[in-house]
Amino acid sequence: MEEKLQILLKEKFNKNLDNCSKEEIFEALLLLTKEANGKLPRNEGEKKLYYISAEFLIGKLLSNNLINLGLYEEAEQILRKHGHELCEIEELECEPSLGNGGLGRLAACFLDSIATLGLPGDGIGLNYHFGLFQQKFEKLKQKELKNPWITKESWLTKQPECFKVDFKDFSLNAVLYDIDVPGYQSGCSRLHLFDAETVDETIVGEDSIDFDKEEIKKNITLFLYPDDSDEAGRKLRIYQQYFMVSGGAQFILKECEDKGYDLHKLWEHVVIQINDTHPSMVIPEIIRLLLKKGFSMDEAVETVTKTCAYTNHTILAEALEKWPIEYLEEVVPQLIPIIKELDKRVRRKYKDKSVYIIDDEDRVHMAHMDIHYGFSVNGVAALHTDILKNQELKNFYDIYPEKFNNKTNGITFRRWLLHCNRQLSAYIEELIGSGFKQDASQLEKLMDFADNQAVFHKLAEIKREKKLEFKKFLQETQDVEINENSIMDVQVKRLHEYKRQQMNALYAIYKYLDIKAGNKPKTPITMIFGAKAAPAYVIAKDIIHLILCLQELIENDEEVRPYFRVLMIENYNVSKAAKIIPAADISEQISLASKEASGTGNMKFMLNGALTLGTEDGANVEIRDLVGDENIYIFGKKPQQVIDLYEEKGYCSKDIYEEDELIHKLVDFIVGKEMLAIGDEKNLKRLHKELVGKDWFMTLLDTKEYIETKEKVYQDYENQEEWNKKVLVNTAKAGFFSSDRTIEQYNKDIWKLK
Ligand code: H2P
Repeated sequence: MEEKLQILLKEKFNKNLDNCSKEEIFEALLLLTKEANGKLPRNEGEKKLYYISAEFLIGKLLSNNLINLGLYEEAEQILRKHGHELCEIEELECEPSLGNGGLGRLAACFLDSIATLGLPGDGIGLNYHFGLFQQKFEKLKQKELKNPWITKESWLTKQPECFKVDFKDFSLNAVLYDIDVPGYQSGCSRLHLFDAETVDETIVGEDSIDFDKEEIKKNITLFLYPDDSDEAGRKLRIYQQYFMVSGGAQFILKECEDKGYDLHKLWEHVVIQINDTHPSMVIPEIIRLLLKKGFSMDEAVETVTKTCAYTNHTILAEALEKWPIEYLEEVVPQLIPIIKELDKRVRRKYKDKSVYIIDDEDRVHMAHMDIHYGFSVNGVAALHTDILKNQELKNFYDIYPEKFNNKTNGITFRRWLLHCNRQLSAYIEELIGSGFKQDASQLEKLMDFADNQAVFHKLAEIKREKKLEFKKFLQETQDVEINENSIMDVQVKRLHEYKRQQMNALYAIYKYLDIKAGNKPKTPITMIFGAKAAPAYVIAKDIIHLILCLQELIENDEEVRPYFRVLMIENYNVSKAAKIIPAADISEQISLASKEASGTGNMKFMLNGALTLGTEDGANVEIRDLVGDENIYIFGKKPQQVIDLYEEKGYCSKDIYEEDELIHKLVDFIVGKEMLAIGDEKNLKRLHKELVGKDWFMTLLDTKEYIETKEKVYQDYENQEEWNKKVLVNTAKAGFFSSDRTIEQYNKDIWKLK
């Protein structure tokens, strides 16, 4: 490898490992890794999976590729010999901006596991130039900037193929850019990203993310989730989705035809996993293409139904897309007769209006189309799938019980242990051997050490080391200095009211006031937040403002600051997650029960030895079942209680606010004189009004119990022996949440690849 690197450096820059810059080493390593990826055998078979998704939050690739190729240690040693550190080189990579949150990160973990398990499967998505916006804090508010991540030398490789995608008034060529996905000591899969050459980055200014939403040819692959608060924005999303699925469908059929497969037996060679509803138009699009190839409607419908499978990731109405038929008519009129035919077939069979594809208001329910015209519907955690079957999609479950199944999410341990926590990974290897790297269930062997003081001690030492690394990182990137001896209490995830960052902020107010009243915590506490709010989501942005105001208040308070701090990480992303999670002691998973489909952050924290403070929601329930009640902190109303409250319209935040003195005080603090002296009155008052007058995700319902439980967690932390025992159990039981297990289940039950 050393020789290779030297040759590359010589050829590209006329330099060598001793006189080149970090940037030049990065570029040489990228080329070397790309070449190694290219030499891996592609995972092939008679049947192939296509995972179509609007998001693939793949994160930086250099280190993970090196790990999977088995080259990481060697690269590290060679660089060290010449005075360089691989971990510094990896900082230079731009993080791809192709995803938003858990949905996209899941897709990325899945690709890693598919490749690792040697399954023939590829991803299909879009090559967003600016992707999800970059977050800056300005005047204690979120500001959105574009996030240009594509550099001249990158992981993307342009392919010769291109596909013509027709819209009502014009056509675009869908060009393919591929990224190789090497498996861990295995073959290779690929991520195919469609792009249009007409896209013009200059239509977006330097200082905002505004652009002309109607210039489709120029903007189609600029941003992920462009603002859809107006009609032009919503139509742009339809343009994007159709561009992705039409390119994807043509690509899939072409691969089949090239291999000489009979399209009448498409399902024997292809399975398409539809990741949430963004790619749902792939169903009518494949039908359209098959009709053009001479299929009858019956044949085309049958073929698609046996080929497509749908994953639901949320029960929130806002994410279950319903497109006005009139919008579709203006963008993709060629799909309208097909969608109408699909709806007609449903109406002929079922009288229940709630399962129609087109509703009374002429809106097309994308999920309904997926369920009727796919062969599998899965939720992403046991509780979530139960809610789908018994509540949200009950009417569909009654029709198609055999289609419904659960696939509890997972994470790739290559990134979320081997890479982000090399120290812990090495120590685990010392204790139980290296088998866990291939087979995560072997982590269970750690239970043999559940009473071993020396092991507890070492785990605590590693945690401190990771806190020190994180401290250094924060100092360099955000110019704040944290206390490595404090408890790290972390909530990092997309900002959404159902995830209830606002409840955590209310706790921060509680703690601030408590310390002001003279009750100083034994061990100092650092509360860390990281979250982006969708640009048009007003209340989410107000919550960020509140957290930043609290941060400002406490940072300037000499009395409180030594004991308690609130810090918000700017532009939270995958690379930052990999730094924060190994340093965390407490994992905040406090969504309103029944609303978080699964969560995957919870799994990453657990694996890295943070204890969960959470509600009975999503995969938290499965974590609890694995570790036992004594190794997790669960609080709050149960899912069914919450569901009942919604059904009976039985929740009134105002009542709680009026009746509970403490809650009243905490909520009013938001608009009290301290906050108003720092923040923006308009934002703070709006948030206060929302909490008291509406509180759709029932923050105040659980606040009291949350405070009590969190106090207990901090108290328990003082007994380090007991605490570290819990830490050990959490890591030991995390094996179930390997995405290798998840993918094995998808394959066994849905994909059936060889
Ligand atoms: C969503 C769900 C999570 C789930 C994830 C992957 C949409 O992610 O809300 O509960 O774990 O999909 O299935 P997120 O909220 O992080 O964007």
